[in-house]
Amino acid sequence: MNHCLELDSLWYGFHCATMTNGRYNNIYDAAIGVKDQRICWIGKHADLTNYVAREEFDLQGGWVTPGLIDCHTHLVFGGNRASEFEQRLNGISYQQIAAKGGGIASSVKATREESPEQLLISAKRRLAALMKDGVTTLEIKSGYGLSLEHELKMLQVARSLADNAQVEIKTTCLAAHALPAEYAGQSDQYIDYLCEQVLPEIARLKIADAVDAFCEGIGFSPAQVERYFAVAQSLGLPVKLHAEQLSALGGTTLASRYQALSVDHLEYATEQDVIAIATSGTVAVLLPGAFYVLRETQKPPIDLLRKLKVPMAIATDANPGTSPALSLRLMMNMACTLFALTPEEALAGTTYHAAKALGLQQTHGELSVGKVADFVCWEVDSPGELSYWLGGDLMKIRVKAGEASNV
Ligand code: DI6
Ligand code: FE
Repeated sequence: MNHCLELDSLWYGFHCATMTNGRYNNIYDAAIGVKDQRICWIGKHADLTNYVAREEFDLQGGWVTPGLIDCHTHLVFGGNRASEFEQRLNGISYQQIAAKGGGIASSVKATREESPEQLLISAKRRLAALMKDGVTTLEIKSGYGLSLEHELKMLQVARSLADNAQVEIKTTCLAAHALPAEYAGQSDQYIDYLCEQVLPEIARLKIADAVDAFCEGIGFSPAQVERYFAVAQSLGLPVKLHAEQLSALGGTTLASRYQALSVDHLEYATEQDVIAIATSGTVAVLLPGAFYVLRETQKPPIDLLRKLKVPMAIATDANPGTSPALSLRLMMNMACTLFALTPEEALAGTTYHAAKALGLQQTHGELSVGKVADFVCWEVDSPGELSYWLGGDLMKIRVKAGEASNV
């Protein structure tokens, strides 16, 4: 006699794109059994015979996918930069605005001025929008504080957003995002400060899950990033990098030497950069929202990334300057339309590969036995529809760690 399966809940009445190994791997007329917040059975409903379940849910149609993972956001910030959006449309470039003290610096000023409670209110609203569109896990970066006090404030707000919210949050310290005004002309001294004071304290408080930097002409040089990465690594913190967004500086290749979890943007990445990340197992995070807002014309080297089997994730880069994006599904559409990803690659980019970009590949990003029971049932006729619609309200039900939540 077969062992009787004991389930906390059983979900059925849908088709399922499991996204195992980053492919659709569809199961028609599927069922998912959940025990202790994990998937303990998945397959064709008709094949599940010997079980008891405390609760059963008939979803009555639609497609189930893994919960979406937004692996690159700057969701916590003060104010917004709609006025700079207008300036850019009047012909002033992002770099020119940054050079005049606008850009990231203006968000730093606003973020420093706001209390944790104020920051929490606006970030909660943005988080709710992401969750309504199927996000069950996301990453949030600091980087608008640029001092120990204000970076900690941002990271604490980011962590507290997960409280009772049926969402999981990974935090990243992006203290090397821009040079704060008080260090003008002294970028090496600012990196010293980050290495000697900020990173050790962040590590001691265990308030960040990873460390990130902006390697760019308007950010930090590869040599500066390398000093900062070396300290992060010595403190046991994994690294990620904003690299090759506006110019080719070799940040991607540098990041690969530190086994970065991900390198993000990559519009100007060279062949050498792509070869480097193909060997280090680093995920390429594509951010079509920033590409679109900046009206960039240089595309990331998609064909080469594909050819060398570099995992490609897609994220919102939700931030007040270059990507005020609050729908991860819209980013999937843009990755298809602007970068020519297939809808299957786009869905893998917000599930399977996005999990890897956060170091969560053992537990998240696909629907298989042992993974956390994070999934979404969508009102669609095929999983490709998730990348097809621009906006819309497609989510029927969202399940986080086995618990349903209609956000
Ligand atoms: N790259 C980006 O796209 C954002 N940060 C970064 O390093 C932009 C952040 C901002 O403009 O506020
Ligand atoms: Fe970013």
